[in-house]
Amino acid sequence: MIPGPQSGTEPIVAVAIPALNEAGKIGRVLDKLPKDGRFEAIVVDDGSTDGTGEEARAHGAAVVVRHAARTGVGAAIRDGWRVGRERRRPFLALLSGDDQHDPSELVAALDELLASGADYVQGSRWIRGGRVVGATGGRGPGTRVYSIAFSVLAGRHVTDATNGFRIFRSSLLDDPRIDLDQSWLTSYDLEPYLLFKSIRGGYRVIEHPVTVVYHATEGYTKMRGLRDWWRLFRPALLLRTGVKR
Ligand SMILES: Nc1nc2c(ncn2[C@@H]2O[C@H](COP(=O)(O)OP(=O)(O)O)[C@@H](O)[C@H]2O)c(=O)[nH]1
Ligand SMILES: [Mg+2]
Repeated sequence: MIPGPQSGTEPIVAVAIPALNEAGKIGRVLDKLPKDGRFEAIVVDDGSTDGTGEEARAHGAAVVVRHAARTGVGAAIRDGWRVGRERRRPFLALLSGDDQHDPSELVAALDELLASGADYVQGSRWIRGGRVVGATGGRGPGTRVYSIAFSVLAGRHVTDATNGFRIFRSSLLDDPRIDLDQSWLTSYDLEPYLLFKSIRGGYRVIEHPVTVVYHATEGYTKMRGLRDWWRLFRPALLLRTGVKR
């Protein structure tokens, strides 16, 4: 018998996981990555000083990209997805490296993406089946208000536009209208940029319920002050008004 194509056994989703000083957490994230053979983790260790990269390797990351110095979460995600495309994975995904998402939920999200024929599945804690665990300290309402503003600007209702959890077809990044390699997208701007562009570009974007965990004692964000909130907010505004592309 002629052996079947090797590609049948290769992962189809490259999951980018940005991580800045997430030792103690990144291993937990990777341990929960689905073991059905469809997913591989690309961890981007952004100049961590706490052994994050070593922990990622020890817990089975397919690739660990190491930046000598901190470049920002957007730049890290971009690098992770670049590696996924180089590895010819037909789907790209994103998970936070600080154990706020549940990687096992990738399975149902991918199944829904495949069954529906959509191009992009965006995680939402605010639709039926979605969950928030732990006290958000004002962040819960903040994400809802943000999502309303985002929806108005995007012209489509999205319930959880700041949620990092997503899976999409790699081919989206071949679209010349979607350009992640811009210098203003190195921080928290990149994630809303891609969601906004996917919607406005006419791609089929669906939402899928996911869990978001707020750790009481470990910290859950590296966002600092109004400047980082503005970075989250500005892509929709700047793109809608034509200031950026
Ligand atoms: N590579 C990299 N990752 C970062 C940076 N800032 C945050 N992260 C990671 O990106 C993920 C989400 O960041 P976080 O600050 O928790 O965002 P939030 O949960 O949306 O407020 C976490 O895994 C962080 O370790 C950064 O400058 N570089
Ligand atoms: Mg976080």
